This record gives sequence, C-alpha cells and structure tokens, in this order.
Amino acid sequence: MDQTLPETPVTEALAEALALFALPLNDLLYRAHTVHRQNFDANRIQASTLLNIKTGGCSEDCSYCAQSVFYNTGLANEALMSVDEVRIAARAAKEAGADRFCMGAAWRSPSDRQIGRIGEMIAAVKAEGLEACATLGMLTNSQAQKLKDAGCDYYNHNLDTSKAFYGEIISTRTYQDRLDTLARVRDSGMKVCSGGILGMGESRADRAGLLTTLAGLDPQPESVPINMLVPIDGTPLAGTPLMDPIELVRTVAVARILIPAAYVRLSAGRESLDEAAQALCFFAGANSVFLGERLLTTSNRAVDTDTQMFERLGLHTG
Ligand code: SAM
Ligand code: DTB
Ligand code: SF4
Repeated sequence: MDQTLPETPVTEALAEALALFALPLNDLLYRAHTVHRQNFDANRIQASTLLNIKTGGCSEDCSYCAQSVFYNTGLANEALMSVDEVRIAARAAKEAGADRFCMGAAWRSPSDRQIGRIGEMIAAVKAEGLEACATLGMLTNSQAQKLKDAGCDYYNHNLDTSKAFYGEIISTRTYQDRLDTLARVRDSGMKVCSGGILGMGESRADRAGLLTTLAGLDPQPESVPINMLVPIDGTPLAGTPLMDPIELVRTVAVARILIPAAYVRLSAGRESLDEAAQALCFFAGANSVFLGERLLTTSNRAVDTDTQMFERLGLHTG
C-alpha cells in the first residue's frame, strides 16, 4: 500500500495539468495572465543571447540535434572558442540589448580541463556586465561547483520531453541522468534553467508530463525554455511538420500557471511564428526570448525585427 503512495501526487499533478490544457483558450489565458501579473512586470521581456562555443561532434544521439555525430547534417565541427572570441560576442550582445549571455557546447559532458577554460569565459562575460549561463551537458558535483565559483549564474540542462517519450528521442543517456545533473546544479547554488522541445511528435500528455516534472522540482527552475522543434535535415526528425501555434500558446500558459515565478522563454522556433502568435505567447506568460540572429546552429529573428515587434506590442527589455 505504502509503495504506491509516492505515485499518487504525480498522477494527480498530471491530471491537473491536462485539465488546464483542456480549458477553453480564453479561460486558460485569463488564468495564466493573472498569475503572470502577480509575479512579473507584464510588459518586460528578459533577453538572453546564445553563443555556440564548441560546434558539432557530440557523442549523444538526440534525434533533433544538428550537432550529433550520429547524423550527417553537413555541419562543420569547430573546436572550443578562445576567451577573446567570447568576450567580443558578449560585448556585441550587451550592445544589442541582452542582459544574459548563454554559452552552449556540443558535449555529452565536459572534462575538468574544459571546465577551467569555461570559467575564464564566464569571467569575461561577467566583466561585460551580463549574467552568465552555460549549457555543457552532464556535470559532476565538483564541475558544477567550479562553474558557480567562476560566477556562472544559470546552468541550462533541458529535460526536453516527458519521461515516457524521452526514449523515442534520445538513447545515449537517461531521463534520470538529466535529473541528476539538475540536482547537482541546484546543490552548487547556480540557478536552474530547464525546459523542453515541442513538436517532436509527442502527445499533449507528454507536454503536460514535462511541465509537471519541471514544476515538481524543489525548488522549481528559475528559467524554463520552451523550444519549438527546428527540423534539421539529416536528423531523424527532419521533415517533422510544424506544431499548431495554439498548442504552443497553451503549453506556455500551463507552464506559467504551474511554475509561476520562472522566466518562461520563447526559445527556438520563433522564426516560424508570426507576431500575432508570439503576442499570444507573451500574454500567456512567456517573458523571455533569445535575442540575436543565431541560436546554436540555426538562425533566429533579426534584432531589428524583434525591436520593432517589442515596440509594436509596448514591451520593453532591460
Ligand atoms: N549539449 C548540451 C545539452 O544537450 O544539454 C547543450 C547544448 S543543446 C544543443 C541545448 C538544447 O537545445 C537541447 O537540450 C534542446 O532542448 C535544444 N535544441 C537542440 N536542437 C534543437 C532543435 N533542432 N530544435 C529545438 N531545440 C533544439
Ligand atoms: C535552449 O533551451 N534552447 C537553446 C539553448 N537552450 C541552448 C538552443 C536552441 C537550439 C536550436 C537549434 C540550433 O540552433 O541548433
Ligand atoms: Fe549533443 Fe546537446 Fe545536441 Fe544532444 S542536444 S546531441 S547533447 S549537443
């Protein structure tokens, strides 16, 4: 009897999340926007800029990713950038209006030597007056501590989807591996950035499962990126049809309600969303974007286009 108890709250939480998803859109938006206003300036957008500091050659098999060695995506591998290259990119990001700089590396997990180099990059980013974020794959406790000591504010490590659907997307590491790294990040004192990808062929129950798991982390993540799959030629998910933008809006709204104090970032896939759909996402509780013309290996909206959109919507960054 006792053994079944721990599962009950999960089931209830999942049912509650699914009930939110099923609300009439206006009711869901009203609830989400109310929570948003209780926790944030409803007209402020947090802006992060991404830099791929080490491109391609990754030994994981994530089915969506341009950088996995398992797929021939035509991407040229590049070694770890120099600290000077990072400094120049961080300065440009700051000038463009970003307040956080996120460095991504196509690693399953970094070596201790690489963590030393990343520490120098973090110091360079902080010296430009930006918050620093890194996403480098799985970490040990001591690596997480070294990043924290170097001044890293956030660590990004996505659960990507529900536990049930995860095995359809990635076979080279487990859901528990991801959760373990998130626990190490939390223990180090860095803030946790964790979210997922929509539109990989998952069900609504998988989307609800992802959000329920994120919401069940204690404490909850401070930052939740919601990516829409950018289909990459050569990967198993190439040619996947774009997801329904209204389902994206619903997912953002449920994320806002379940994880009320987190920055919910409208992440990859914004190029394929028109401004009306983005405006609905901002009303539903999205309050962060990636600013800059590049994500990691794919393009993103031009900064000028985003600036004009924010003006049109009366939103401000900074
Ligand atoms: N290798 C590290 C890792 O996986 O944690 C860090 C970089 S990885 C590219 C960061 C995240 O980008 C992934 O977890 C995934 O959520 C997202 N991502 C990668 N490729 C994507 C794609 N084609 N479309 C949408 N999101 C993507
Ligand atoms: C996150 O959740 N999305 C970003 C960041 N964290 C590292 C990455 C998006 C990558 C999109 C595909 C690409 O450019 O390769
Ligand atoms: Fe490697 Fe990250 Fe791409 Fe997965 S998402 S293949 S871990 S770079």
